[in-house]
Amino acid sequence: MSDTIDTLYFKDKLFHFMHNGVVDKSDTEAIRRIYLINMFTFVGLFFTLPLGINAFCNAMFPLAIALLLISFVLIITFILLKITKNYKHASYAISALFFFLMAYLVYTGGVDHTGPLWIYSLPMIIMFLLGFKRGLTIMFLFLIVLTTILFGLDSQHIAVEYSYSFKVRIILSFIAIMFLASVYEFIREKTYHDMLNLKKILENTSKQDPLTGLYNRRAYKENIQSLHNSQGTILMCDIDHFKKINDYFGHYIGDMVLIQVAKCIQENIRSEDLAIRWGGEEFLIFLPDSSLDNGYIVSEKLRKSIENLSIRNSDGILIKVTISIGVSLVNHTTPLSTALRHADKAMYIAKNSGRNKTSVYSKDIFHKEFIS
Ligand code: GH3
Ligand code: MG
Ligand code: MG
Repeated sequence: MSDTIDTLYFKDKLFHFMHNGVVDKSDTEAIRRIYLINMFTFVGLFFTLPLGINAFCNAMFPLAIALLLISFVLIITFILLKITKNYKHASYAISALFFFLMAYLVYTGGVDHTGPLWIYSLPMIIMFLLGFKRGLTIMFLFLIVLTTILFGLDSQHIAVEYSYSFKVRIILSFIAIMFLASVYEFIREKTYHDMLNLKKILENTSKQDPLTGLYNRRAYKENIQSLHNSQGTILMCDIDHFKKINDYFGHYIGDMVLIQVAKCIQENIRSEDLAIRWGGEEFLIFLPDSSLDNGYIVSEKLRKSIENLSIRNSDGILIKVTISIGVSLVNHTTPLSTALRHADKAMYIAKNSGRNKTSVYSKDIFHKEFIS
């Protein structure tokens, strides 16, 4: 069924109203609380403002003042949330409002002494708005206030007289609801944090190459924005005659070689550098804030470390591993895509000139390559 223009307009307005104060659209926990704050504001205003005006017109001034004060606090909370985007302050304001409203209902008795019935909504509201720890603290505070109103005030100071058994049952049933709401919120928060951790683990593993533990190409794509704005050096590394290693020693040993080479790369770079498994036996290293000269030094250090690796198969036979590296520069005149092509070309030169070499990209190499 298609929506009419009127319902679409209403949905749009409601969406904007409920999203008042949302900053981070991925923070579902904050959004959940903001929705609740806005919903309470809307529902609260819907009741308190007309009832307050009505009470005022009927000269019921204490009630009118209480209701209009609540409306005023709700409006101010809504406006402050819109301006400051601080939903925590708004949560406190709404919680305080409910806290005092419930205490007021118990104190006055409400209509036909039924006021205390409303207090059972408080634990859920407070837990939703403030979370487990703060919610529980506020609940205990309310329990003290409730006990004081019911048992601490003598008949001259309380507006209504409840029977002794009614008062005891109010307190016991309130404790039961408070306990249930706390358990519910505790489990909910724990599940939420478990899910967040799981999400983080999944995000990290989706960016990781499972064999070597280095970043994969997906991570490169996601980090590409920060790389674009950076200056630095690129090292395109390719293991020499890797196919022969596979063919001679088997695929399993080939995998072991890849793991050892990746480990060696990590040992030779800084924490701010980025190492990516680019393809089968190709690795891309990005060195931020590095000159070509520095890139060359790092590249040679890495090349020699790999040359000196002593990887043996189960028969103790030494597997000779070498890599060829092409080095190029990324800066504001050479974007990453161009620098990648340059590093590839330089690596190609390193391969053609005998392998186990570092070749630094320069325009001369580029021209030579085209001439030859
Ligand atoms: P060059 O010196 O010119 O780079 O020669 P190469 O043999 O290293 O290059 P080539 O592209 O001919 O072979 C790459 C081989 O890498 C082929 C492929 O089977 C192997 N390879 C790719 N990914 C993996 C992997 O994950 N594990 C193993 N064991 N081998 C892989
Ligand atoms: Mg290759
Ligand atoms: Mg190779």
